[in-house]
Amino acid sequence: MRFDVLTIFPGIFSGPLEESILRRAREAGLVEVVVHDLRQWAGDRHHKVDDYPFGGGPGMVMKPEPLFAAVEAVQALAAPPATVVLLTPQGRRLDRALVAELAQCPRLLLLCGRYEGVDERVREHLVDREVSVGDVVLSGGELPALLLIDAVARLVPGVLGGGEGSLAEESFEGGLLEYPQYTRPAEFRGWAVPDVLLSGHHAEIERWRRRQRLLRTRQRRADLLAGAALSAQERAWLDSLDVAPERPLN
Ligand code: 9D3
Repeated sequence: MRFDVLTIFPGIFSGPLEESILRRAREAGLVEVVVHDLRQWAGDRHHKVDDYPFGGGPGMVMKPEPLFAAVEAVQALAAPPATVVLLTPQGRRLDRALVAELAQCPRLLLLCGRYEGVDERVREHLVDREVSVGDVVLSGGELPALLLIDAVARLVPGVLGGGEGSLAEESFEGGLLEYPQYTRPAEFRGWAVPDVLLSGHHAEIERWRRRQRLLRTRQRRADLLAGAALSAQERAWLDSLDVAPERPLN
């Protein structure tokens, strides 16, 4: 899968792309990420990519000409044509379903907004999809683009190795939060690991973990239970519990 990124801050991408899973995916040729400096396509001597908003108001707006020139040039660098994604606070909120859709595209061209936004003609005539990463105000689309690349790359076959991809996604696909995990030592500062995990009774351990997932999901993310794969028995068990559903998270 190929990602092209258009940004006025290409340096933001170098660290994250050169570590860990993304680095290995790129070295293995499973994922290609090409970051382009949008200013290359700014026509004037000062490489200006923004301008004042017509009608007045605060802040600056990204000019259409560099974005159109850049997208047209980058589209011509490879085939097939990329799906053009604008990272913007006004976009569809990224979630697992959207990541899965985007992972079906052989190429994505990510436009990172800066300033107050982009000229509306970019959205209307250049962009295929608009994506947000949630209701927080960030300084631009660069960190959202990295987040999207990381999440989508994990779904590219081979990136997680050994069927791990499908497995890891499956376990979240169950729609439940994970069970609590422990490692050595069995006692740390007086806090003991639950006995069942040291018992060697695998069936009991599996039962304990399943219950922990159910309890934890109800306590922290009751909204997920609606879409979770639960047996009638499990639903009845959860309903029978006298546990405060959903407490505020720290
Ligand atoms: C809230 C009014 N605005 C700024 C004072 C609008 C605004 C414009 C541009 C807010 C943030 C930004 C820069 N952010 C992004 O480009 C962005 C973003 C985000 O801020 N939050 C979540 N997802 C995304 S994707 C791109």
